[in-house]
Amino acid sequence: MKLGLGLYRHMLTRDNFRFAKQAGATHIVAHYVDYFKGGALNSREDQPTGSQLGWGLAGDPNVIWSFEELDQIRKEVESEGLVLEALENFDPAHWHDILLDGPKKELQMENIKRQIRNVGRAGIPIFGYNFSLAGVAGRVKGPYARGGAESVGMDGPEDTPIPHGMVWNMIYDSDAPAGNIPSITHERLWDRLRYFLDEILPVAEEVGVKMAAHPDDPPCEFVRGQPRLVYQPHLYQKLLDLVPSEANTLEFCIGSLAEMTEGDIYDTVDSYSAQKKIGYIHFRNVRGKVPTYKETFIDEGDVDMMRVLKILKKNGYEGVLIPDHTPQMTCDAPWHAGMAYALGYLKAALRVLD
Ligand SMILES: [Mn+2]
Repeated sequence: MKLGLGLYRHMLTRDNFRFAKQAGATHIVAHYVDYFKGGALNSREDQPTGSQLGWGLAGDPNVIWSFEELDQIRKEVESEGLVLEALENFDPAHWHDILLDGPKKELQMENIKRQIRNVGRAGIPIFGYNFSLAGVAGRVKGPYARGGAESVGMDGPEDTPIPHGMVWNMIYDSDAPAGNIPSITHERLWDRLRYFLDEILPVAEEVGVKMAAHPDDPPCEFVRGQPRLVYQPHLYQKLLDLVPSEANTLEFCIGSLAEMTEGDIYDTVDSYSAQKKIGYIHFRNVRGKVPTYKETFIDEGDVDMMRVLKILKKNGYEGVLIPDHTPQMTCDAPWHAGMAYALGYLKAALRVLD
C-alpha cells in the first residue's frame, strides 16, 4: 500500500508537494475544482463546509482541463519526487446537466470525454468522482475531536431544497430563475448514472484511466430533498454491477462507509478489496452514523483502522491511501498539522503491517 496526500486546487504548490514528501507520502491526489471560489464562508485552510448557498461558484463551463495544464501539474509533482495518482472530482460547470438530465447533457458528455482523454494522455491513472445532486451538504463544524480540535460532522437531516442554478453544492448559474429543482426518485438518478457510465467508461478504458466513485457524503437516503445513490455499503455493488468494466472502480471512503446505518465496515472493506475494485482510499475515522456523526482523528473514532489495514493487506490491495480530511490542530498551521499527524500514523501502521 502507498501513502498519499490530497491537495485542494489552491494548495497545488511546490511547498505543499515538499510537505507531502516530508510527511512520508509518495503520491498526490489533486482536487482540480476550486471549491472555494466566491465562497465567503469557507476558510481556504480547511475542507469546505459552505452554507445554504453551497461552497461557492463553479468554474468556466467553456474551458475543460487541457492536456497541457494537467501534464504541467504532473511534471511539477514528479519534480518533487512524487507521483500524481489521481484527480478528484468534476467541476459542476462541466457536468451539471449530466447530473440534472438537462438540455446540455450531450454536449457536456462530449466535453468530459475529451477531459478524460486529456487525463489519460497526461499519464494520470485515476479520476475520482461523486455522482450526486446535493453533494456534500449539511455539514456542521465544532470542537468535536480529541482535545477540542475543530472538526466537521452532521447534526440531523438536511432537507433544505436545492435552488435552480446549483448542483453538487456549487453554483453553476448565478442568474438562474427563482425556485428549486424538482425532487426525483432514486430510480431516475440511477438511470442518469447509467447513462454517464455507459458513455464515459469505454473512453476511460481506451485511455487507461480508472473512474473511481466516491460514496455519498453524508450517506443519507435523501439530502436536500434529493435521492442519493450510494448511502449503504451494498449500493456500491449495485454501482459496480450497473456497467461492468475494468474502469468502473471505487474511490473508497472509509469515513463515509462507516457513517452508513447498515453493514459492517470490516465486511465492506473485505468485500470490495477482495474484488480488486478499489481505485484509491480515503482513510479517515468517524464517531457515530448518519444523521448524527462527527469526524475524528484517525485513531479515536469508531473504526479500528489497523484492522482495516490488515484486511486490505490480506486482499492484496496495492493502491494509495490518503487521509481525506482530518480535524484542525491548534497551531499556526491547523490543516498541515492534522495531515502530518494522519500521515505519520499511517506510515507507522504500514510499517507494522510489513
Ligand atoms: Mn471521502
